[in-house]
Amino acid sequence: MGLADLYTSRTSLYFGGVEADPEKADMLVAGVPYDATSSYRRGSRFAPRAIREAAANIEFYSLRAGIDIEDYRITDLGDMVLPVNPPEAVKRIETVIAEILENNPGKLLALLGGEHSITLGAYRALARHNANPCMLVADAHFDLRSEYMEEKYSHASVMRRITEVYGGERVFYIGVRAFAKEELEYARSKQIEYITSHAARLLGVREVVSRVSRWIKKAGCQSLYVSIDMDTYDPAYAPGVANPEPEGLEPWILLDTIFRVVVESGISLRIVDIVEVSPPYDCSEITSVLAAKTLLEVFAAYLTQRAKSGR
Ligand SMILES: [Mn+2]
Repeated sequence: MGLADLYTSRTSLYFGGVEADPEKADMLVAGVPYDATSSYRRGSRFAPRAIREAAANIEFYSLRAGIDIEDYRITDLGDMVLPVNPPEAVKRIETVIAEILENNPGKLLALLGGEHSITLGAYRALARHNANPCMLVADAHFDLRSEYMEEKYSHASVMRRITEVYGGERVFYIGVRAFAKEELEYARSKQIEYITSHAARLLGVREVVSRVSRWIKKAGCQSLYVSIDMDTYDPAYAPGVANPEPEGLEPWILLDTIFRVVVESGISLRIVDIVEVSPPYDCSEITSVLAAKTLLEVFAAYLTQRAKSGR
């Protein structure tokens, strides 16, 4: 029994209803129910279950890919058991994910957050295995504050912790529109690339895809981590998030972009996380359903690229 077994508890509800043997799985799912640094609308600790429940009630056919994801195997590893203390939680997440990646080379791991701070542990785990993982972040916010409410491991500082160690050139944002001046100055000083939600609408999918693809080449990325903060979407599509922000992305802009970037670039997609869904503030499960759908389309991109490359 490894640490990953010790620090995860089996769930009574599996994403996609499938509990395949991890060795035979095409994709892995793990819940990270952590929201201790949430500053506004807490409750993302309840999101893994809400997203699984949504997934159990929507169709798995992807029009983008022309495949039925039900034909593939998803192993749901359950939820991580995490301490409250933020640096300890990040450390635990890193330890568990490092072991999952080690035991499942080449497979896509999907993380159901939780707040955005969980991404730091997951990114560190991937960086242990891969010399140059790049990170595509869909978010309304930069999360580049040096600290927030006296906490360096806050959801509002997660990308600061990542970029100050691993560099800004390996990060690309889509959908940003809400930040402090200090964050914008830091982003510029670190050569962090971004497309605001306003720019994405004007540019259209084709141009957004070509800019992201150019960045992947320029940054010399060997693998890709896609981090999706649900507040990147407009609150009309994703009302149940911790920090809603008007004028966000429409779902198809983001999903088309991810699909085309992953399939066309051929880059190895290792981790996708979906964070900041806050079920107590969701209405009619709109946000959980979109989170589940978003993950399915990322799976579709991964499977299409895998079939194309013969991996
Ligand atoms: Mn965020």
